[in-house]
Amino acid sequence: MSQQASEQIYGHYIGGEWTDGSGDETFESVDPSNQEVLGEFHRATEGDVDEALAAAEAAEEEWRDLSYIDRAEYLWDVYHELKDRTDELGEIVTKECGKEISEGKADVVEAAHMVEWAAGNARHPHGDVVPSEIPSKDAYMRRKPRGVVGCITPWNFPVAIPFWHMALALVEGNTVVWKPAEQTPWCGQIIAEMMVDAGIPDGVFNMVQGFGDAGNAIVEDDRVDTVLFTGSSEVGQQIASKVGGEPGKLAACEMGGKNGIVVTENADLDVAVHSAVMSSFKTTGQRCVSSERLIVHEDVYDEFKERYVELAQQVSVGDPLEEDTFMGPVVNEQQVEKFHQYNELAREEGANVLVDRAELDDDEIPDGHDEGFWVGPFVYEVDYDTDLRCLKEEVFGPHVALVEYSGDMDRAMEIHNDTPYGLAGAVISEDYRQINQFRDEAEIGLAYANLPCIGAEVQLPFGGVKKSGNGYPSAREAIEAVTERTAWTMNNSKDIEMAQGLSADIKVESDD
Ligand code: UN1
Repeated sequence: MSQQASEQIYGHYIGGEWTDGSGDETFESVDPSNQEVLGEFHRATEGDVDEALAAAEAAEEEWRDLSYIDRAEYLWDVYHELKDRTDELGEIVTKECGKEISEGKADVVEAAHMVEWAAGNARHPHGDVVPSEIPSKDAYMRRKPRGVVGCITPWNFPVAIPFWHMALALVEGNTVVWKPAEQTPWCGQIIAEMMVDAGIPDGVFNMVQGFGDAGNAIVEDDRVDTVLFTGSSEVGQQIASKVGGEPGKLAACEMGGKNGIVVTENADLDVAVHSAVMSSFKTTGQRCVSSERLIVHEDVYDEFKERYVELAQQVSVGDPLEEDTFMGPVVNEQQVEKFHQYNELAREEGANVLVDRAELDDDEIPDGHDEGFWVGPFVYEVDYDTDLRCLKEEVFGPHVALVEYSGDMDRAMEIHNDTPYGLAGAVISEDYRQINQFRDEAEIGLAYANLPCIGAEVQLPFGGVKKSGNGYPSAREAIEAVTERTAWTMNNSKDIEMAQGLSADIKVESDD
């Protein structure tokens, strides 16, 4: 499947074969900018997941027995295809999930970077050589693949995040069963085709197209050693607690955020306004790192507010395939509804609305796109109160609160950290002490200074604390979730000598 969607109904890729699976149901991929159908896909049953897991398990040994470098060679082919097809695939990302075209392409570029990182890592030295107390002992650390890795990925980064999961999992010697998001199966299909083009051995990579029931079948199956999940906090928490109770099994969950930007009295307001607009409106607010809270010092509040509001009134919402669009549509009707509900909640909680483009005017909707899922920025100011739900719950849309604070950084940090989430955040200040206080005290996994809080690179760990993660960051750090480590110690002597002064003498009963 490439270039254009077609009449064919696409299926799953299991054990080296394309298959329609055992179910009768199909589902459609829909362009959120106009509701045009992009393609039709078979919906996986639990039986299909079962087959995919059996294939992944059967392929484990042969794949594990290849060298790192041989496994990585397959991924290099995928890397080259991602590079060669960036524009084409970027357009498909944009059509399928609605984010504007520079973001569509950046998604594919980020995927290529992740594959480059994982495959490049195969030729790098691995493990730690560790000193021993005993001169005749050599000690070092080695990694082993965990086995079968189940990957469940979201629609907002339909190419990059699958590779956050799968690139390292595969290079490290695991086999994979992947369920792409049901909103972006076309991207899933193309990624699977790339794996096939690369000649990856049968059963090593398997893809099932489907919904939460298929995802759940992956999570609950005993043959899965690691579950990698990126998506909503609600589903991620369920997976983490379900899998956490099963010995030997591990779940690495990347979840949402209620990310904040602190603009201090020492901020450069050009940087502040630019960073805030990027963080709140790029991807139409649908990154898990998007910012929905702007915490601004009273000394700069009025000027910041005026400038931010002016831009929020003007940012272009439009056809995501057009290069002058800043915000495309949101992904589907549920997102539109959720956004409106939270706007309403903010009003009920006392918000003073500053920008209300939630329902766009007819002339703002691009020609031929009346059926799209359009929303515009909704910006309000509200007095900080720890009980406000609008300051704590993730909306996943262009819904932004301005919160004024007075006093020092301690107060800013108190407000910043007062959310159950802890993914990303930024401080805007020219004072290094304030910047470093934010770095040290912000309860988040991705922290920025004088930058937007979006746009992390794959060679950094990507993960959050509190409700945003469960201690296993993604991107380069996914290696921890897809491998286990062996601490290896070898004796070069015929004598056995123990560390910690432990006696190695075998004492026996005396004869007398
Ligand atoms: C997400 O927010 O859902 O840091 C993923 C970023 C991207 C990944 C975002 N590299 O903005």
